[in-house]
Amino acid sequence: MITQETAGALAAVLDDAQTSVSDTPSLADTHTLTVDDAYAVQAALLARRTARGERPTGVKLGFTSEAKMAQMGVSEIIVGRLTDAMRVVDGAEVELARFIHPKVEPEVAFRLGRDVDPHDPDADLADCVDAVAPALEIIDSRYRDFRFTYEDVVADNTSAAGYAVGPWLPVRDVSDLAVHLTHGGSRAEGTTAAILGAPVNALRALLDMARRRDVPLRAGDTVLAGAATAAVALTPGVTTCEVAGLGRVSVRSV
Ligand code: 0L1
Ligand code: MG
Repeated sequence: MITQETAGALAAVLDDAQTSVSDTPSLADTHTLTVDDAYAVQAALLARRTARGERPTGVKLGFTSEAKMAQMGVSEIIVGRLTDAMRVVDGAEVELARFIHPKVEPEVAFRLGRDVDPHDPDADLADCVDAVAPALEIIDSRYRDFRFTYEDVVADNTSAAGYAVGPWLPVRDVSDLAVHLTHGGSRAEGTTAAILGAPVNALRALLDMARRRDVPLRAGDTVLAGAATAAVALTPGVTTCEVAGLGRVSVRSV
């Protein structure tokens, strides 16, 4: 296990890359990190953000599609942390100059209606959800040329960079809903079934991760369940995610 000092130093490298909008080489070039080490770096990264006034607003899951797991050669999802500095109001402008090489993906968001103790053996995260919404996630790996290992991406807070959530709706079944991602003239189609078979499975997987990784789950938190299509490059223009029966959410990149 790396020391707290090393975790802090690696978090500083990633944080500086994000704040200066300049990429950085894979940590694996210089360090051999375990997955536990990588989550320690991620925790140190969140501590830097909160120390400068950012407020945690929830969590995101990544690698929730079989295609992406196969691409990375892994069988475990990853969990990252969201803060208010990443939040983009539905329909609002987002400045591309904030990012290194951003991509966007269509997702489903859940809102937690109460605090959850992940160590409660009877906890059922789906029972604690009080609303669902369509969402867009902006990912922006801090690594040069997107060259990263599984441990790298965990350390880099799972590439979390921004998110927008559409109007919250009362809880409903969101399994296998058609999803459309439109950006400029292009359109990608997917289904919420791409998210671990159904987004509710992402909640089960999150509870397990929260137990093992000490991720707090609090009332009001947003949970981004994972992508329904492959990510596309975020370039100037309007990007919209529409989920059948849930509505739409958009951002305008400038
Ligand atoms: O699926 C996710 O949100 C994780 C993205 C991390 C990998 C990437 O930057 O492509
Ligand atoms: Mg995502």
